[in-house]
Amino acid sequence: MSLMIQIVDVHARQILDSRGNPTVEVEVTAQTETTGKKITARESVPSGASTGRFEAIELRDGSERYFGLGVEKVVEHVNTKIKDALVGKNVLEQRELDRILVELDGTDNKGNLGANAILGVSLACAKTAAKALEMPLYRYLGGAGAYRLPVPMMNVINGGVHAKNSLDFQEFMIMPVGAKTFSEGLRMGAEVYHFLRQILNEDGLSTAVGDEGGFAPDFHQLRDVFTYLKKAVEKAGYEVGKDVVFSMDAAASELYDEETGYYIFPGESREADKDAGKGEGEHSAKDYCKDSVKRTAEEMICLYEDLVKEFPIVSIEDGLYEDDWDGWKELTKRLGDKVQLVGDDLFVTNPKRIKCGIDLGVANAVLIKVNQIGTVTEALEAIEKAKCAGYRNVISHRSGETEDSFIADLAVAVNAGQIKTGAPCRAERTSKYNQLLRIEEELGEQAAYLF
Ligand code: 2PG
Ligand code: MG
Repeated sequence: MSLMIQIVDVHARQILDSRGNPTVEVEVTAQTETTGKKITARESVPSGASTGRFEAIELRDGSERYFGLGVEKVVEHVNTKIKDALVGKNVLEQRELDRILVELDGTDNKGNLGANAILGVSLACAKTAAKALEMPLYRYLGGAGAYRLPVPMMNVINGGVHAKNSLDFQEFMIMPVGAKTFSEGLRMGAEVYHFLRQILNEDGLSTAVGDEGGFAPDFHQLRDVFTYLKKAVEKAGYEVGKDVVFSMDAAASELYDEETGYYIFPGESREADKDAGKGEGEHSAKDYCKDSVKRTAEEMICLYEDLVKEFPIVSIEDGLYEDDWDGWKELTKRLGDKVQLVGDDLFVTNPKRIKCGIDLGVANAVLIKVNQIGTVTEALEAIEKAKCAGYRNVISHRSGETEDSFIADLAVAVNAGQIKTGAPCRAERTSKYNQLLRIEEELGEQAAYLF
Protein backbone atom coordinates (compact mmCIF):
# COMPACT_ATOMS: atom_id res chain seq x y z
CA MET A 1 0.00 0.00 0.00
CA SER A 2 1.31 3.44 -0.82
CA LEU A 3 2.17 5.93 1.87
CA MET A 4 -0.78 7.96 3.15
CA ILE A 5 -0.37 11.44 4.57
CA GLN A 6 -3.86 12.73 5.08
CA ILE A 7 -4.92 16.35 4.61
CA VAL A 8 -6.56 17.47 7.85
CA ASP A 9 -6.93 21.20 7.23
CA VAL A 10 -6.85 23.80 4.46
CA HIS A 11 -6.84 27.42 5.49
CA ALA A 12 -6.56 30.59 3.44
CA ARG A 13 -6.12 34.24 4.37
CA GLN A 14 -5.79 37.52 2.52
CA ILE A 15 -2.27 39.02 2.49
CA LEU A 16 -0.56 41.75 0.45
CA ASP A 17 1.62 41.31 -2.63
CA SER A 18 4.62 43.40 -3.69
CA ARG A 19 2.39 46.09 -5.23
CA GLY A 20 0.38 46.44 -2.04
CA ASN A 21 -2.60 44.60 -3.51
CA PRO A 22 -4.39 41.73 -1.77
CA THR A 23 -3.58 38.17 -2.67
CA VAL A 24 -4.27 34.70 -1.29
CA GLU A 25 -2.09 32.72 1.09
CA VAL A 26 -2.98 29.09 1.81
CA GLU A 27 -1.87 26.72 4.54
CA VAL A 28 -2.34 23.00 4.12
CA THR A 29 -1.96 20.70 7.13
CA ALA A 30 -1.48 16.98 6.75
CA GLN A 31 -1.05 14.16 9.25
CA THR A 32 1.12 11.09 8.90
CA GLU A 33 -0.64 7.82 9.58
CA THR A 34 2.26 6.17 11.31
CA THR A 35 3.33 8.81 13.84
CA GLY A 36 0.29 11.07 13.92
CA LYS A 37 2.57 14.05 13.40
CA LYS A 38 0.97 17.10 11.78
CA ILE A 39 2.81 19.09 9.11
CA THR A 40 1.81 22.51 7.79
CA ALA A 41 3.25 24.48 4.89
CA ARG A 42 2.07 27.65 3.24
CA GLU A 43 2.26 29.23 -0.20
CA SER A 44 0.87 32.38 -1.75
CA VAL A 45 -0.29 33.46 -5.17
CA PRO A 46 1.36 36.01 -7.50
CA SER A 47 -0.45 38.41 -9.83
CA GLY A 48 0.39 39.92 -13.23
CA ALA A 49 -0.06 43.42 -14.66
CA SER A 50 0.42 42.57 -18.33
CA THR A 51 -1.90 39.60 -18.22
CA GLY A 52 -2.70 37.49 -21.25
CA ARG A 53 -6.32 37.32 -22.45
CA PHE A 54 -6.30 33.55 -22.23
CA GLU A 55 -5.02 33.18 -18.68
CA ALA A 56 -7.02 31.35 -16.02
CA ILE A 57 -9.26 33.77 -14.12
CA GLU A 58 -8.00 35.57 -11.05
CA LEU A 59 -11.10 36.36 -8.98
CA ARG A 60 -11.36 39.68 -7.14
CA ASP A 61 -14.10 40.95 -4.82
CA GLY A 62 -14.94 44.04 -6.83
CA SER A 63 -16.26 45.88 -3.77
CA GLU A 64 -15.01 49.26 -2.56
CA ARG A 65 -12.36 47.81 -0.29
CA TYR A 66 -8.87 47.68 -1.72
CA PHE A 67 -10.16 49.36 -4.90
CA GLY A 68 -12.10 46.23 -5.75
CA LEU A 69 -9.00 44.04 -5.62
CA GLY A 70 -9.80 42.19 -2.38
CA VAL A 71 -9.78 38.39 -2.42
CA GLU A 72 -12.09 37.68 0.51
CA LYS A 73 -14.49 35.65 -1.65
CA VAL A 74 -11.58 33.58 -2.88
CA VAL A 75 -10.44 33.01 0.69
CA GLU A 76 -13.96 31.84 1.53
CA HIS A 77 -13.95 29.40 -1.41
CA VAL A 78 -10.77 27.84 -0.03
CA ASN A 79 -11.98 27.74 3.56
CA THR A 80 -15.30 26.10 2.69
CA LYS A 81 -15.78 24.24 -0.61
CA ILE A 82 -12.14 23.43 -1.30
CA LYS A 83 -11.40 22.43 2.26
CA ASP A 84 -14.42 20.11 2.30
CA ALA A 85 -13.29 18.48 -0.93
CA LEU A 86 -9.70 17.87 0.16
CA VAL A 87 -9.81 16.96 3.83
CA GLY A 88 -9.16 13.23 4.13
CA LYS A 89 -7.28 13.02 0.83
CA ASN A 90 -3.64 11.98 0.48
CA VAL A 91 -1.41 15.06 0.19
CA LEU A 92 1.12 13.00 -1.78
CA GLU A 93 -1.31 12.53 -4.67
CA GLN A 94 -0.72 15.90 -6.37
CA ARG A 95 -2.30 14.92 -9.69
CA GLU A 96 -5.41 13.58 -8.00
CA LEU A 97 -5.72 16.66 -5.75
CA ASP A 98 -5.39 18.98 -8.73
CA ARG A 99 -7.95 16.94 -10.67
CA ILE A 100 -10.40 17.31 -7.77
CA LEU A 101 -9.81 21.09 -7.72
CA VAL A 102 -10.32 21.44 -11.47
CA GLU A 103 -13.51 19.36 -11.37
CA LEU A 104 -14.86 21.21 -8.37
CA ASP A 105 -14.45 24.44 -10.28
CA GLY A 106 -16.06 22.95 -13.37
CA THR A 107 -15.06 25.67 -15.85
CA ASP A 108 -12.33 25.80 -18.48
CA ASN A 109 -10.75 28.92 -17.04
CA LYS A 110 -11.18 28.30 -13.29
CA GLY A 111 -13.55 31.26 -13.17
CA ASN A 112 -15.84 29.66 -10.64
CA LEU A 113 -13.59 29.18 -7.61
CA GLY A 114 -10.86 31.44 -9.02
CA ALA A 115 -7.47 30.32 -10.31
CA ASN A 116 -6.01 32.21 -7.35
CA ALA A 117 -7.95 29.98 -4.93
CA ILE A 118 -7.00 26.80 -6.76
CA LEU A 119 -3.35 27.68 -7.26
CA GLY A 120 -2.79 28.66 -3.63
CA VAL A 121 -4.09 25.26 -2.55
CA SER A 122 -2.23 23.35 -5.24
CA LEU A 123 1.11 24.97 -4.37
CA ALA A 124 0.60 24.55 -0.63
CA CYS A 125 -0.26 20.84 -1.07
CA ALA A 126 3.02 20.26 -2.90
CA LYS A 127 4.99 22.11 -0.25
CA THR A 128 3.29 20.26 2.61
CA ALA A 129 3.92 16.93 0.87
CA ALA A 130 7.62 17.72 0.47
CA LYS A 131 7.88 18.81 4.08
CA ALA A 132 6.08 15.69 5.30
CA LEU A 133 8.56 13.54 3.40
CA GLU A 134 11.42 15.70 4.74
CA MET A 135 12.52 16.40 1.19
CA PRO A 136 13.54 19.66 -0.44
CA LEU A 137 10.70 20.92 -2.64
CA TYR A 138 12.78 20.68 -5.85
CA ARG A 139 13.55 17.02 -5.09
CA TYR A 140 9.93 16.21 -4.32
CA LEU A 141 8.71 17.86 -7.53
CA GLY A 142 11.55 16.73 -9.78
CA GLY A 143 12.77 13.44 -8.34
CA ALA A 144 16.30 12.09 -8.57
CA GLY A 145 16.98 13.81 -11.89
CA ALA A 146 16.72 17.41 -10.63
CA TYR A 147 20.20 18.93 -10.77
CA ARG A 148 20.26 21.95 -13.02
CA LEU A 149 20.43 25.53 -11.72
CA PRO A 150 18.78 28.01 -14.08
CA VAL A 151 20.49 30.90 -15.82
CA PRO A 152 18.76 34.01 -14.48
CA MET A 153 17.15 36.50 -16.83
CA MET A 154 17.57 39.61 -14.67
CA ASN A 155 15.21 42.41 -15.59
CA VAL A 156 17.40 45.42 -14.88
CA ILE A 157 15.50 47.98 -17.00
CA ASN A 158 11.73 48.12 -16.57
CA GLY A 159 9.26 49.68 -18.97
CA GLY A 160 5.79 49.07 -20.41
CA VAL A 161 3.05 48.63 -17.83
CA HIS A 162 5.62 47.94 -15.10
CA ALA A 163 6.92 51.50 -15.04
CA LYS A 164 5.72 54.97 -15.91
CA ASN A 165 8.60 55.87 -18.22
CA SER A 166 9.28 56.34 -21.91
CA LEU A 167 9.99 52.67 -22.65
CA ASP A 168 7.21 50.91 -24.51
CA PHE A 169 8.73 47.45 -24.30
CA GLN A 170 8.38 45.93 -20.86
CA GLU A 171 11.61 44.19 -19.85
CA PHE A 172 15.28 44.41 -20.67
CA MET A 173 17.29 41.63 -19.11
CA ILE A 174 20.87 40.56 -18.61
CA MET A 175 21.84 36.89 -18.59
CA PRO A 176 25.20 35.92 -17.05
CA VAL A 177 25.77 32.95 -19.35
CA GLY A 178 29.56 32.95 -18.95
CA ALA A 179 29.47 32.02 -15.27
CA LYS A 180 30.47 28.56 -14.12
CA THR A 181 27.95 28.35 -11.31
CA PHE A 182 24.62 29.96 -10.44
CA SER A 183 26.13 31.89 -7.53
CA GLU A 184 28.83 33.30 -9.79
CA GLY A 185 26.18 34.24 -12.34
CA LEU A 186 24.12 35.97 -9.69
CA ARG A 187 27.17 37.91 -8.52
CA MET A 188 27.95 39.00 -12.08
CA GLY A 189 24.37 40.13 -12.56
CA ALA A 190 24.33 42.05 -9.30
CA GLU A 191 27.64 43.76 -10.15
CA VAL A 192 26.36 44.81 -13.58
CA TYR A 193 23.19 46.11 -11.91
CA HIS A 194 25.23 48.32 -9.58
CA PHE A 195 27.41 49.67 -12.40
CA LEU A 196 24.24 50.38 -14.35
CA ARG A 197 22.92 52.42 -11.43
CA GLN A 198 26.23 54.30 -11.32
CA ILE A 199 26.27 55.25 -15.01
CA LEU A 200 22.61 56.19 -15.04
CA ASN A 201 23.26 58.44 -12.04
CA GLU A 202 26.28 60.01 -13.70
CA ASP A 203 24.15 60.88 -16.73
CA GLY A 204 21.38 62.35 -14.62
CA LEU A 205 18.93 59.55 -15.41
CA SER A 206 16.53 58.25 -12.80
CA THR A 207 17.50 55.18 -10.79
CA ALA A 208 14.08 54.74 -9.20
CA VAL A 209 12.97 51.18 -9.77
CA GLY A 210 9.91 49.64 -11.42
CA ASP A 211 7.70 46.74 -10.31
CA GLU A 212 10.37 44.11 -10.92
CA GLY A 213 13.27 45.99 -9.33
CA GLY A 214 14.88 47.20 -12.56
CA PHE A 215 15.63 50.88 -13.13
CA ALA A 216 12.99 52.83 -14.98
CA PRO A 217 14.55 55.94 -16.51
CA ASP A 218 13.19 57.92 -19.44
CA PHE A 219 15.47 56.85 -22.25
CA HIS A 220 15.25 58.89 -25.39
CA GLN A 221 15.43 55.87 -27.66
CA LEU A 222 15.02 52.13 -27.39
CA ARG A 223 18.61 51.58 -28.50
CA ASP A 224 19.89 53.65 -25.56
CA VAL A 225 18.80 50.81 -23.26
CA PHE A 226 21.17 48.33 -24.84
CA THR A 227 23.95 50.89 -25.10
CA TYR A 228 23.73 51.46 -21.34
CA LEU A 229 23.53 47.74 -20.67
CA LYS A 230 26.69 47.22 -22.72
CA LYS A 231 28.50 49.99 -20.85
CA ALA A 232 27.48 48.54 -17.48
CA VAL A 233 28.68 45.06 -18.42
CA GLU A 234 32.02 46.43 -19.63
CA LYS A 235 32.47 48.58 -16.50
CA ALA A 236 31.88 45.48 -14.40
CA GLY A 237 34.79 43.87 -16.27
CA TYR A 238 32.81 41.34 -18.29
CA GLU A 239 32.69 40.67 -21.99
CA VAL A 240 29.45 41.63 -23.69
CA GLY A 241 28.08 38.77 -25.77
CA LYS A 242 30.26 36.20 -24.05
CA ASP A 243 29.99 36.55 -20.28
CA VAL A 244 26.74 38.45 -20.35
CA VAL A 245 24.07 38.45 -23.06
CA PHE A 246 20.76 40.28 -23.28
CA SER A 247 17.12 39.33 -23.54
CA MET A 248 13.88 41.27 -23.69
CA ASP A 249 10.16 40.94 -23.17
CA ALA A 250 8.35 43.19 -25.62
CA ALA A 251 4.95 42.30 -24.07
CA ALA A 252 3.59 43.31 -27.46
CA SER A 253 -0.04 42.49 -26.64
CA GLU A 254 0.00 45.55 -24.36
CA LEU A 255 0.90 47.74 -27.34
CA TYR A 256 -1.48 46.17 -29.85
CA ASP A 257 -4.54 48.14 -30.89
CA GLU A 258 -7.21 45.71 -31.99
CA GLU A 259 -9.17 48.34 -33.90
CA THR A 260 -6.37 49.48 -36.18
CA GLY A 261 -4.18 46.36 -36.09
CA TYR A 262 -1.15 48.52 -35.27
CA TYR A 263 1.29 48.34 -32.38
CA ILE A 264 1.19 51.75 -30.71
CA PHE A 265 4.26 53.23 -29.03
CA PRO A 266 3.11 56.00 -26.62
CA GLY A 267 6.52 56.46 -24.96
CA GLU A 268 8.33 56.79 -28.27
CA SER A 269 5.60 59.18 -29.42
CA ARG A 270 6.12 61.40 -26.35
CA GLU A 271 9.87 61.50 -26.94
CA ALA A 272 9.26 62.42 -30.60
CA ASP A 273 6.93 65.23 -29.45
CA LYS A 274 9.66 66.56 -27.18
CA ASP A 275 12.09 66.56 -30.14
CA ALA A 276 9.58 68.49 -32.20
CA GLY A 277 9.21 71.04 -29.38
CA LYS A 278 5.64 69.95 -28.72
CA GLY A 279 6.11 69.28 -25.01
CA GLU A 280 4.55 66.04 -23.87
CA GLY A 281 1.98 66.05 -26.67
CA GLU A 282 -1.22 64.08 -26.22
CA HIS A 283 0.36 60.64 -25.84
CA SER A 284 -0.44 59.97 -22.24
CA ALA A 285 -1.66 56.39 -22.57
CA LYS A 286 -1.67 53.39 -24.86
CA ASP A 287 -4.51 55.01 -26.83
CA TYR A 288 -4.09 55.57 -30.48
CA CYS A 289 -3.64 59.19 -31.63
CA LYS A 290 -3.24 60.35 -35.20
CA ASP A 291 0.42 61.16 -34.79
CA SER A 292 1.32 58.18 -32.58
CA VAL A 293 4.40 56.19 -33.49
CA LYS A 294 2.92 52.91 -34.70
CA ARG A 295 4.18 49.73 -36.31
CA THR A 296 2.72 46.84 -38.26
CA ALA A 297 3.62 43.23 -37.40
CA GLU A 298 6.09 43.28 -40.31
CA GLU A 299 7.71 46.44 -38.95
CA MET A 300 7.94 44.86 -35.51
CA ILE A 301 9.76 41.86 -36.98
CA CYS A 302 12.14 44.17 -38.86
CA LEU A 303 12.82 46.08 -35.65
CA TYR A 304 13.73 42.84 -33.86
CA GLU A 305 15.93 41.76 -36.77
CA ASP A 306 17.82 45.04 -36.52
CA LEU A 307 18.18 44.83 -32.73
CA VAL A 308 19.44 41.25 -32.89
CA LYS A 309 22.02 42.28 -35.52
CA GLU A 310 23.21 45.20 -33.43
CA PHE A 311 23.22 43.75 -29.91
CA PRO A 312 23.81 40.31 -28.35
CA ILE A 313 20.12 39.63 -27.73
CA VAL A 314 19.51 35.89 -27.36
CA SER A 315 15.86 35.83 -26.38
CA ILE A 316 12.74 37.82 -27.29
CA GLU A 317 9.49 37.22 -25.43
CA ASP A 318 6.03 38.13 -26.71
CA GLY A 319 7.37 39.86 -29.80
CA LEU A 320 3.87 39.99 -31.28
CA TYR A 321 0.21 40.05 -30.21
CA GLU A 322 -1.11 37.03 -28.29
CA ASP A 323 -3.53 35.92 -31.01
CA ASP A 324 -1.60 36.75 -34.16
CA TRP A 325 -0.58 33.19 -35.03
CA ASP A 326 0.30 34.14 -38.63
CA GLY A 327 2.52 36.97 -37.47
CA TRP A 328 4.20 34.64 -34.98
CA LYS A 329 4.79 32.12 -37.76
CA GLU A 330 6.58 34.75 -39.80
CA LEU A 331 8.54 35.94 -36.75
CA THR A 332 9.62 32.36 -36.05
CA LYS A 333 10.59 31.82 -39.69
CA ARG A 334 12.75 34.93 -39.72
CA LEU A 335 14.34 34.78 -36.27
CA GLY A 336 13.67 31.33 -34.83
CA ASP A 337 17.07 29.92 -35.77
CA LYS A 338 18.94 32.94 -34.37
CA VAL A 339 17.22 33.65 -31.06
CA GLN A 340 14.95 32.11 -28.50
CA LEU A 341 11.37 33.25 -29.14
CA VAL A 342 9.36 32.91 -25.94
CA GLY A 343 5.58 32.70 -25.83
CA ASP A 344 4.10 34.17 -22.67
CA ASP A 345 0.69 35.77 -23.34
CA LEU A 346 0.67 33.62 -26.47
CA PHE A 347 0.79 30.29 -24.61
CA VAL A 348 -0.35 31.29 -21.07
CA THR A 349 1.22 28.05 -19.71
CA ASN A 350 -1.74 26.23 -21.25
CA PRO A 351 -0.90 22.79 -22.68
CA LYS A 352 -3.61 23.25 -25.35
CA ARG A 353 -2.24 26.55 -26.63
CA ILE A 354 1.31 25.17 -26.46
CA LYS A 355 0.23 22.23 -28.61
CA CYS A 356 -1.34 24.62 -31.08
CA GLY A 357 1.94 26.59 -31.26
CA ILE A 358 4.00 23.44 -31.73
CA ASP A 359 1.70 22.23 -34.53
CA LEU A 360 1.98 25.59 -36.29
CA GLY A 361 5.73 25.88 -35.74
CA VAL A 362 5.35 29.05 -33.72
CA ALA A 363 7.96 30.27 -31.17
CA ASN A 364 10.60 27.92 -29.76
CA ALA A 365 10.25 28.45 -26.02
CA VAL A 366 7.50 28.70 -23.41
CA LEU A 367 7.26 31.02 -20.43
CA ILE A 368 5.93 29.08 -17.47
CA LYS A 369 3.85 31.01 -14.93
CA VAL A 370 2.01 28.80 -12.49
CA ASN A 371 -0.85 31.25 -11.96
CA GLN A 372 -1.62 31.48 -15.67
CA ILE A 373 -2.89 27.91 -15.58
CA GLY A 374 -3.71 27.43 -11.90
CA THR A 375 -2.41 24.03 -10.77
CA VAL A 376 1.00 22.44 -10.27
CA THR A 377 -0.06 19.43 -12.36
CA GLU A 378 -1.04 21.49 -15.38
CA ALA A 379 2.12 23.60 -15.14
CA LEU A 380 4.18 20.39 -15.13
CA GLU A 381 2.21 19.17 -18.13
CA ALA A 382 2.91 22.41 -19.99
CA ILE A 383 6.63 22.02 -19.26
CA GLU A 384 6.58 18.43 -20.44
CA LYS A 385 4.70 19.28 -23.62
CA ALA A 386 7.22 21.98 -24.49
CA LYS A 387 10.20 19.72 -23.75
CA CYS A 388 8.89 16.89 -25.90
CA ALA A 389 8.68 19.23 -28.89
CA GLY A 390 12.19 20.60 -28.32
CA TYR A 391 10.90 23.92 -26.99
CA ARG A 392 12.77 25.47 -24.08
CA ASN A 393 11.10 26.40 -20.80
CA VAL A 394 11.65 29.64 -18.89
CA ILE A 395 10.17 29.55 -15.38
CA SER A 396 8.80 32.96 -14.49
CA HIS A 397 7.57 35.15 -11.66
CA ARG A 398 4.77 37.73 -12.03
CA SER A 399 5.21 41.47 -11.69
CA GLY A 400 3.12 41.28 -8.51
CA GLU A 401 4.90 38.77 -6.28
CA THR A 402 5.20 37.64 -2.70
CA GLU A 403 8.17 36.49 -0.66
CA ASP A 404 7.48 32.85 -1.57
CA SER A 405 10.08 31.10 -3.67
CA PHE A 406 8.20 28.12 -5.12
CA ILE A 407 9.33 28.90 -8.67
CA ALA A 408 13.00 28.62 -7.70
CA ASP A 409 12.45 25.02 -6.66
CA LEU A 410 10.28 24.39 -9.71
CA ALA A 411 13.04 25.63 -12.05
CA VAL A 412 15.52 23.14 -10.58
CA ALA A 413 12.92 20.34 -10.35
CA VAL A 414 12.29 20.37 -14.10
CA ASN A 415 15.86 21.29 -15.12
CA ALA A 416 14.37 24.25 -16.97
CA GLY A 417 17.71 25.96 -17.49
CA GLN A 418 16.30 29.49 -17.27
CA ILE A 419 14.42 31.56 -14.71
CA LYS A 420 13.00 35.04 -15.06
CA THR A 421 12.53 36.63 -11.68
CA GLY A 422 13.41 40.28 -11.85
CA ALA A 423 16.37 42.42 -10.87
CA PRO A 424 18.68 41.53 -7.98
CA CYS A 425 16.66 44.03 -5.94
CA ARG A 426 13.38 44.00 -3.93
CA ALA A 427 12.91 41.12 -1.51
CA GLU A 428 10.13 39.42 -3.50
CA ARG A 429 12.67 39.05 -6.36
CA THR A 430 15.75 38.19 -4.30
CA SER A 431 13.79 35.55 -2.33
CA LYS A 432 13.84 33.41 -5.49
CA TYR A 433 17.54 34.06 -6.19
CA ASN A 434 18.43 33.38 -2.56
CA GLN A 435 16.53 30.09 -2.58
CA LEU A 436 18.52 29.09 -5.68
CA LEU A 437 21.74 29.84 -3.78
CA ARG A 438 20.58 27.50 -1.02
CA ILE A 439 19.67 24.79 -3.51
CA GLU A 440 23.03 25.12 -5.25
CA GLU A 441 24.81 24.79 -1.93
CA GLU A 442 22.76 21.73 -1.04
CA LEU A 443 23.35 20.04 -4.41
CA GLY A 444 27.07 20.72 -4.08
CA GLU A 445 29.09 18.89 -6.72
CA GLN A 446 25.89 17.58 -8.32
CA ALA A 447 24.70 21.05 -9.33
CA ALA A 448 25.14 22.14 -12.92
CA TYR A 449 24.79 25.59 -14.47
CA LEU A 450 24.49 25.43 -18.23
CA PHE A 451 22.89 27.57 -20.88
C1 2PG B 1 5.68 39.07 -18.06
C2 2PG B 1 5.45 39.28 -16.58
C3 2PG B 1 6.56 38.92 -15.66
P1 2PG B 1 3.30 40.31 -15.64
O1 2PG B 1 5.01 39.69 -18.88
O2 2PG B 1 6.45 38.21 -18.44
O3 2PG B 1 7.74 39.60 -15.92
O4 2PG B 1 4.78 40.43 -16.25
O5 2PG B 1 3.39 39.48 -14.42
O6 2PG B 1 2.89 41.74 -15.37
O7 2PG B 1 2.46 39.67 -16.69
MG1 MG C 1 5.94 38.45 -20.56
